Amino acid sequence: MSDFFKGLSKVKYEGSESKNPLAYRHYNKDEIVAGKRMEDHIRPAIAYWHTFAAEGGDPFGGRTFDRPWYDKGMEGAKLKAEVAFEFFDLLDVPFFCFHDVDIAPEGATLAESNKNVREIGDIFAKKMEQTGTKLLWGTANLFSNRRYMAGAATNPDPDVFAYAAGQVKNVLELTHELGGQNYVLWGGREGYETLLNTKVGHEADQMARFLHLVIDHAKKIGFDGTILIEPKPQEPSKHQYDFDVATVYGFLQRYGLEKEVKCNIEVGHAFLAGHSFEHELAIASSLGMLGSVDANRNDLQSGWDTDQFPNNAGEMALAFYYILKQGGLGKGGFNFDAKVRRQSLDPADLLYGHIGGLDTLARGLKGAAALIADGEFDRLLDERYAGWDSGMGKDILAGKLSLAEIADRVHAENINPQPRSGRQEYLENLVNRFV
Ligand code: XLS
Ligand code: NI
Ligand code: NI
Repeated sequence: MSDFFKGLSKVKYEGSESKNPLAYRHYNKDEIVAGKRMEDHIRPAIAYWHTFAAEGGDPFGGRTFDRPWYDKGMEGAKLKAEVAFEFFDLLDVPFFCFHDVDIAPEGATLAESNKNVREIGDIFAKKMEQTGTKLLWGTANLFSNRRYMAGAATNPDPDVFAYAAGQVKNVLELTHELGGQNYVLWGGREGYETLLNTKVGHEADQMARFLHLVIDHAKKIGFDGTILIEPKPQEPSKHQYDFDVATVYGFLQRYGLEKEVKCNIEVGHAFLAGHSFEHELAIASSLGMLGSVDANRNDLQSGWDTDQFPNNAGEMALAFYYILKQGGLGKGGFNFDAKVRRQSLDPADLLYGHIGGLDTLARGLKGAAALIADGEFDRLLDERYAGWDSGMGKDILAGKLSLAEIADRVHAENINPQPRSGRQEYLENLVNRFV
């Protein structure tokens, strides 16, 4: 036991009337919602980077936090692992996620870095066995080190591509050995700062080759988790190739990979792409690409990826609507890709952030389940499209009518469509009844 969380005890569900700031008011993991335990719907995960590796820095100032594991090499990494598992237990959250560089310091060579990662991986394996905590996903950080400044897979230098491959091989294998349920690729530097030095077509081919290699290796080692791409439109680069779900789908289809990969959709990234979170989920679900979620929110005024904890239950209800409609996230879950603000210095602040986030998700889940159970919302949607279920509508969709035949029908049957209300405000009020 470390003494990092000294004086804090396990967070429990106390119900919506509770005034205890260190209790869940809505997240009640065993409560059955729409036929399943709440925890099994949400599958929440703690992000190692924001919770244990982040230092409270921003573009104008460095470290504000003071953690006993900073600047202490492998000894620090071991203490960090100790504290991390204490935190998972305190919050009673079943999953975590990590990048290689979050868990262990980088060495002078790839071999040394990978060895450090493996050493902490061994500690994880033991702790996971003891505590029952599971790995939602692992990923390699291919964006912080200066060697990746011009991209990893899309770097003009094939040596950088190769180095990245060596890093991913190590983390993918570790993820597999730890029973990880997904492997994530977020291409922070897979994009460009300026087109003046960039061959976009060439870089697309490189990125596809990299992805092919990762998928092949995953199959070779028997990894049966999902490979996830996490879209984001820009930041850190001016333009990121995995701009949004639709762009990712087009890319995958072009290279014949659309059946091999799903998306990990992050709330803040959807906003940066000029979409809503709900939009990205709706598109992904319609394409069979909705794999997992990075839960957070952006400060809507600052216009960058502020990674704050989710606090909008209405937004989450619309998200859960699509998730419940597709029968859940499968191997995916909700990773809190969120960090406490730089003035939130105390260990307890880490708890407040996650408690609020989980309560928001729980309210969203319950709202969506109630909306679906009520049935009116889905009935109205079906009714709006009912014309396509029979007669001419059905024949058109089945490809049975040519353009000329359709035109002939309009004349022969004197078809003269009458507009109907889309009832947006009615629907907004209906949804709000359940959140
Ligand atoms: C950054 C991304 C990153 C990924 C994992 O904006 O959200 O944290 O989730 O590399
Ligand atoms: Ni993310
Ligand atoms: Ni992000």
